[in-house]
Amino acid sequence: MELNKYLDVAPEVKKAIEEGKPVVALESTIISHGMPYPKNVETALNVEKVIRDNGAIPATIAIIGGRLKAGLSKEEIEYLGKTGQKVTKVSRRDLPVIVSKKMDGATTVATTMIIAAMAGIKVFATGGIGGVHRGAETTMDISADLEELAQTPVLVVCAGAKAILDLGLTLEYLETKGVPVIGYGTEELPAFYTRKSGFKVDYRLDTPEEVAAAFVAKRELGMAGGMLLTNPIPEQYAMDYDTINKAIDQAIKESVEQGVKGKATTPFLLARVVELTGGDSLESNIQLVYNNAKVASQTAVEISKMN
Ligand code: PSU
Ligand code: MN
Repeated sequence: MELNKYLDVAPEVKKAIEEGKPVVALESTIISHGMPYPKNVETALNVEKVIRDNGAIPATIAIIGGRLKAGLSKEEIEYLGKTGQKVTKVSRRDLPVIVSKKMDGATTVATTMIIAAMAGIKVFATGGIGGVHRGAETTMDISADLEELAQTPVLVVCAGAKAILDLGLTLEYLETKGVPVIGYGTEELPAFYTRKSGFKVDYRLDTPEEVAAAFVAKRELGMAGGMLLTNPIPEQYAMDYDTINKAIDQAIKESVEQGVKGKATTPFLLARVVELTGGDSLESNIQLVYNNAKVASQTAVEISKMN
């Protein structure tokens, strides 16, 4: 396997990929910018365990000293979590300078997909993806995550998208770009903290075998790009629809008042929602990530059987 000169794949991950064993990628912006310390580190380490318990090898992805890392040590995860928002959040456009300057960076969904694909990893578990922001018709704030799903062949398992985004426009964008949006055991797009959103997914699939078959079919059709599996938060951890949406509306109002723009927008809203809901939303966030890691691992196991 000829690897990119900037890429370091951890030995355990490299061995699994070479042997066609299931591997699940994890992002690091969720650690540095998505959750507060020390819960972020605790969650990042637990999620790796969930993946192992479900028969796959975890590969947490980040950039350390300009090296693209597929598979982090416990110390590297601890460092990213402790440094928090002081670590550079690296999306597609940030990658060349961060690498050439030998900097550290936390990878978004987009960049994690890029590095996973370079390493030969097909499945990636996260919490929520970036998307089309509310008001994008004037701000043009659309996450690079959507373009990445259009062009990079990775299955992303998430709990839908947070209602900090315009979910309807996000679905329209994904449709235009030809990205299949699959509901795992549901016809309705989950909205991260809640199982309901009022929007429909493209297809409902009910088992890891079905999801694996759709993903493999896409590849065998010679079609570029990834696929989005939206997995609803387990009922017992779901939040009250009105409570969470009130907090989100308040956070958006403050972001507009304070003139928060560009790459700072999503981290600002994530942190404010946690503060406004007094930590309840953080617990939901953690539990849905574990649930996504489980489904991603089960699907990776099925894909590895089909190769
Ligand atoms: N949404 C969440 N949690 C997160 C993110 C989004 O619920 O941690 C992070 C992910 O890393 C995602 C990124 O890829 O924010 C999107 O940022 P932006 O909107 O700037 O593209
Ligand atoms: Mn943006």
